[in-house]
Amino acid sequence: MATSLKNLSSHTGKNITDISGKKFGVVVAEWNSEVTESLYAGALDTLLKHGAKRENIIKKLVPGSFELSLGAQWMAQHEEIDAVIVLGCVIQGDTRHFDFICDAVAYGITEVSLKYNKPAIFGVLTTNNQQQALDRAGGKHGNKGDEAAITAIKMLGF
Ligand code: DLZ
Repeated sequence: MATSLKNLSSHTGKNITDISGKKFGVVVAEWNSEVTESLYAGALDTLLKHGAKRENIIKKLVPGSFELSLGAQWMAQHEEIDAVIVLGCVIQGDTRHFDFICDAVAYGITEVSLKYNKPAIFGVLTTNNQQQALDRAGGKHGNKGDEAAITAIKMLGF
């Protein structure tokens, strides 16, 4: 089921309607860029739709998903950044590369979030093939970039 702001108050105990003063750092992996740029488009659209100002959404590219953790740290260490979103797409191959990258980024993003006491949202698709990824990046299963943005907004209202 797609995430929405409808249940915000039941998750957080308060309604967040004004994110116009909040600053978002969005880190996007260049690997599988057709997918990750669609995730970014979804996240951007959702943040703007909910009232974020365009100038308060800062996008940075990193080469691959493995680099998302450091990119997130570089964003989070800036005091004015309220929430970080990382967007990536890791596609299963014939080797164990997939597992190492997925584990590393999940761990890294958690660390950044706890170290800087800020939401760091995991918007990384981990799929068996490119079609599964495209289906979740504006295709038949929605856009996980939207969901990552909604999650960031929800966490800011906690
Ligand atoms: C090397 C690699 C491979 C095989 N697959 C992906 C992938 O599916 N998605 C992704 O975001 N990045 C991939 N990478 C690149 C790594 O994330 C990383 O950039 C390199 O290992 C250099 O640290």
